[in-house]
Amino acid sequence: MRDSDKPTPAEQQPLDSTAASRRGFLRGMGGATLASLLGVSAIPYLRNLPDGLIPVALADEAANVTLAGKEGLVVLNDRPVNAETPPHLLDDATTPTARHFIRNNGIPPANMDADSWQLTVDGLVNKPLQLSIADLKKNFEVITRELVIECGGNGRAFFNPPASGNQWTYGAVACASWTGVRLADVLKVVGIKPGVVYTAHYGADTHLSGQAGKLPISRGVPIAKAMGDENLIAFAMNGAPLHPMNGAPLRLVIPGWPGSCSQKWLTRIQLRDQVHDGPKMTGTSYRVPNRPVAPGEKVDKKDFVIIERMPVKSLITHPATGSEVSGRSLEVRGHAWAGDREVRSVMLSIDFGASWLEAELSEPVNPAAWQHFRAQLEFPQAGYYEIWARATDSDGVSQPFAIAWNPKGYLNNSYHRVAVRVA
Ligand SMILES: Nc1nc2c(c(=O)[nH]1)N[C@H]1C(S)=C(S)[C@@H](COP(=O)(O)O)O[C@H]1N2
Ligand SMILES: [Mo]
Repeated sequence: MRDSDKPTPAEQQPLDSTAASRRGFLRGMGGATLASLLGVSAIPYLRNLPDGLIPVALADEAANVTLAGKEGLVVLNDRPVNAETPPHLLDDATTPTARHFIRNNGIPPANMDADSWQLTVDGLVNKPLQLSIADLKKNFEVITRELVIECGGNGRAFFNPPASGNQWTYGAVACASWTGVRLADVLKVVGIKPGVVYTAHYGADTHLSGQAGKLPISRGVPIAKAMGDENLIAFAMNGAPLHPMNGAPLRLVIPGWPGSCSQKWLTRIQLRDQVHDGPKMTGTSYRVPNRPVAPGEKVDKKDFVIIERMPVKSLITHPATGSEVSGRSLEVRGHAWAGDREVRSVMLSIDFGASWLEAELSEPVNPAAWQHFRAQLEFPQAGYYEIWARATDSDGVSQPFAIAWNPKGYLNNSYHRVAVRVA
């Protein structure tokens, strides 16, 4: 049996900045998906487009592929589409849709029609339901929350020895404003039968292989987490319909846990009496060893445990790394978040960690939103500095300096370091 988590050759294919390397961009991608990437409703002469030819609108020589409705994202892979946001473009308190990262495991569905969309909620429930988006709006309280989604593999690029998978640096994280209904409210209405331990989430995207019925990803969470007040079945993002690449027209948002729990293009939620075993739930996917391991250490598969809450972390969003500073004083800004916990403090250092200054830190606007920090830093003389940030959560746990290495490259919450040159 194939380890569902092993990247397929297609997934491993890196994207470099030349158009030629993007051959394969179209392979298997539906016309509707391509049209949505181009920001049009149709490509009238799609049938004439030679297989593998990159639409010139997507093939500029810049490192950033132009994705319709996205701006400034760095594309790591085009099949599936994976793109992250440079830290300095995450400076907004609430992440604009154009700057929300994209992590796809398969091919987005061709049909993302909100009016005909149906969500099935079934499994071990008293009354299975099929709900349209209109039903969700009509029958449940609609709420808006700012919620952090972070990919479990954010920061993987810094692992040594390297870990395979998307080489995310810092930007597979965002905190957008999501509108929808509480997952818990829907589960209460269908009625949770005794013995339920886990949810299973299904989306309408299809596997890269094109094999019918094969799912790219289907994950779930323990029922206790699912019943948390913070989880949404969301149909709006920053006050507008979801972006096609962020799961339009309906998705889960399970903040504070690996982004993979937040199923996009959501079609079904099933309740189960056992831990879910869908693609990317088993093997070593979204799992870490049950104990600290040395870099490069081989770990038996049976010693891996499912990642639950994400660890405390911070990101400096101003200044951009590599900035030139004129004058000796500089405002530093950023965000910090802590999975299901709150952030208690953020400390900053400009002397490679010898001394630390406490930043001003905002309260979260709602649970599971990121918190903002700012400080005015004074530099004693001209030269090269690094600004380091270290957040501590409400349980007193801080970000580590060194990466807690693990074989699949998850949960890197080591300090964010930003370089500045003071003139
Ligand atoms: N249906 C579906 N849902 C999905 C995925 C996917 O590939 N298919 N990727 C997951 C992963 S791994 C992450 S990190 C988040 C990313 O959400 P975003 O693309 O909106 O940033 O979506 C999750 N939900
Ligand atoms: Mo992810």
